[in-house]
Amino acid sequence: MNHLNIVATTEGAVGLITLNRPKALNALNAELLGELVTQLEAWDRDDTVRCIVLTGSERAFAAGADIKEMQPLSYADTFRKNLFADANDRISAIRKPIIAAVAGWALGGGCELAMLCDFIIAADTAKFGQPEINLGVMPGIGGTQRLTRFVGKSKAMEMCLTGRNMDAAEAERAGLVSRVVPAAELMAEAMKAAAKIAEQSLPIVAMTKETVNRAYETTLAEGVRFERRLFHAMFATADQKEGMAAFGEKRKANFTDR
Ligand code: DAK
Repeated sequence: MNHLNIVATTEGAVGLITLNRPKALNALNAELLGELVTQLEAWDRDDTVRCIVLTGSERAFAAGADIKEMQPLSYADTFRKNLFADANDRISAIRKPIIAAVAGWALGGGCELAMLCDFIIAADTAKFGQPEINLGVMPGIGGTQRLTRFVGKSKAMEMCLTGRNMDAAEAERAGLVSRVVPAAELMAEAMKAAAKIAEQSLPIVAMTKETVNRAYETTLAEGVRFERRLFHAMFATADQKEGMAAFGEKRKANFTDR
């Protein structure tokens, strides 16, 4: 696929998408978001890719939605385009795991894009924020909802109302990122985590992702019931038989995605 704003490569069974609008600090314009969603959906259908890493540059994961593109829009424009609904919904619907590898700025839509991924590994240079209030708007790609679920009301409210950024250490303490690594090791660590996921059974990985995500959408009792049903269903797969047999035989499991 020929993209102008992202670079898509594969390393083994891991797909790597690098946001590539360096002059605008990877600001998310419509063209970039279109390419990103198209590539993610293509890899979701292509089982030679089993896990995806999304990253930006050393300076910026993404500095937000493209302010210059949004500035002239009217209320009617944003409403009729249903601005950002498409990106939010289509990225949320990707069934393979997506790891965000974040260095530098992850602001506004950049922070929201990282939160749309399944987990975030941050470089010690990462800075997260929702500064939209300074522009006379608020987060519009799920930030008020997802940030609040990640870090709790108090911190999310402060960040959305004041525009204050969090550094990587604070983001780790608050539970926004799974871990922080030295910037020089970010890509190696993210690719290593992705390769580990890529070794697992595709259907079991997809069911696990769907089940963890269910925790955000339902009550505890319903979530636990959903988990139990899918856990039981896993015993109908060849990969459960293989995984447990391999443990007993002290060898590595050879999953067949069945
Ligand atoms: N959009 C467009 N261009 C951007 C950009 C952005 N978000 N961020 C940076 N750039 C551009 C700059 O304009 C500059 O371009 P030139 O002037 O060289 O042409 C270039 O990238 C380099 O930026 P700086 O010169 O500013 O670099 P610094 O290192 O000095 O500063 C910075 C880095 C990240 C602190 C700064 O660039 C900055 O504050 N950027 C804006 C961050 C921001 O405000 N992000 C949130 C954007 S709004 C919705 C409602 C709202 C939204 C969405 C939907 N609905 C109701 C549906 C809002 C979403 C957002 O994300």
